[in-house]
Formats: sequence, structure tokens, C-alpha cells
Amino acid sequence: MKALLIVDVQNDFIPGGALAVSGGDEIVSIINEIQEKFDFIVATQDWHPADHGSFASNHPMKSVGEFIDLRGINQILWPEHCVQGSQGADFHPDLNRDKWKAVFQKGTDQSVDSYSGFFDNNKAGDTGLSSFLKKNRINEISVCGLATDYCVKFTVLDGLAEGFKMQLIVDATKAVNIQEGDFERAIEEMENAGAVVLQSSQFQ
Ligand code: VGL
Ligand code: ZN
Repeated sequence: MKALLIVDVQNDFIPGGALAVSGGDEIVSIINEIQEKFDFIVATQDWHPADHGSFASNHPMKSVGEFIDLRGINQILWPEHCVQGSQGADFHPDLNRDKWKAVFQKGTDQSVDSYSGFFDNNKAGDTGLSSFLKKNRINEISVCGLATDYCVKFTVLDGLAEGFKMQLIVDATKAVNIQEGDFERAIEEMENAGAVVLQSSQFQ
């Protein structure tokens, strides 16, 4: 059985938001169309406490884009984003949520970031996404959302490691692109790990 997984389509990742992904708004209508082709849909939501360790504002003398050691993990510092209960953490208002079976929140532990919708970056925390999908006999996951080079990529890689067949709907994602080429490198990494990359037009 196939599932659609919509990653982090939240106001803070949309132009005008705190961690805006260029063109992030353009994928919302594409994702809504794709949703018509799926019966089983789940979503992830970046959901940080205000004191989250990935926020530059929580580290005196540090700025956005710098790296720190966060409990033994090399962590890039982000602007404050997707703070629990904030408007920026809400899903894009035009995103259709009618058929969603569940939302999996991530990044809730102050001491570690969580790019993947499955596990924290240290692999200790588990959102429950994998067991939920397996319980529902899902073995194949199509992924869309934000951002290609962070949460989408790590979700796809963890999904493969969990034994799911993973598809990336590439025109239904956009990248942060901290460095030029991050989008292309992310796609290559996902393909090399075994993901199938396709366009939304390839769904009938
Ligand atoms: C994301 C950076 C920080 C994402 C989340 O959803 O790709 N990126 N938090
Ligand atoms: Zn985040």
C-alpha cells in the first residue's frame, strides 16, 4: 500500500516566514492535486520549543548559518522558526488537510534537531511515523514538501533505512539552498540511496 507524506509545509518555510524557502508557496497547489491520487496521507510538522538548540538566538555571540557542536552533533544555526503554537508553525492556509490520517511533530526536544520525520538527528527520538505506517500496511511512500535539502532529504533517507520504497515527487519540493547546488546534491544523495525521483505529472 502506498502513502503520501507531506513534509513541513508550514508558514515559516513559505516566503514571508522566518526560514523562507524560495518558491515554497508554489508547491502548495501541486501538493493539493497530488493528494487527490492518494487514500493514505500523513504529514510532518516542525515543532520546536522556544529554547530550541538549533536557533542562533539561543546561543550568545552566534549568528544564523554558523555551526556549533550541539551535544556532539555538528549543528547549523537557524533563525527562530516553527515555535510550538505560533502562526509560523501552522500549515500553509491553502494546504488541503481533509484526508490526513495523522500529523507527526518533530524537533520537540530542545537538545537535538530533527530533520527527518522519522527520527531525531541523533536517531534516539522516534516520532512513531515508521510504526504507524507499518501498522497500516504501508510499504511505499511518496514524499513532497519542504525543504528538499533538509527535512525532505533526511526523511527519504530514513524511510529507505526503515525498509520502505521511497519516491520523491521532485517538483513538489523546494530547497533552502544554503550553498549553491544543495538541491542537486540532495537529489543525487536520495537517488544513490535508492529513492525513485519523479515528477507530479507522472501520477495518473
Ligand atoms: C527544516 C531547517 C530547520 C525543514 C526544518 O523543514 O527542512 N529545515 N528546520
Ligand atoms: Zn526546524
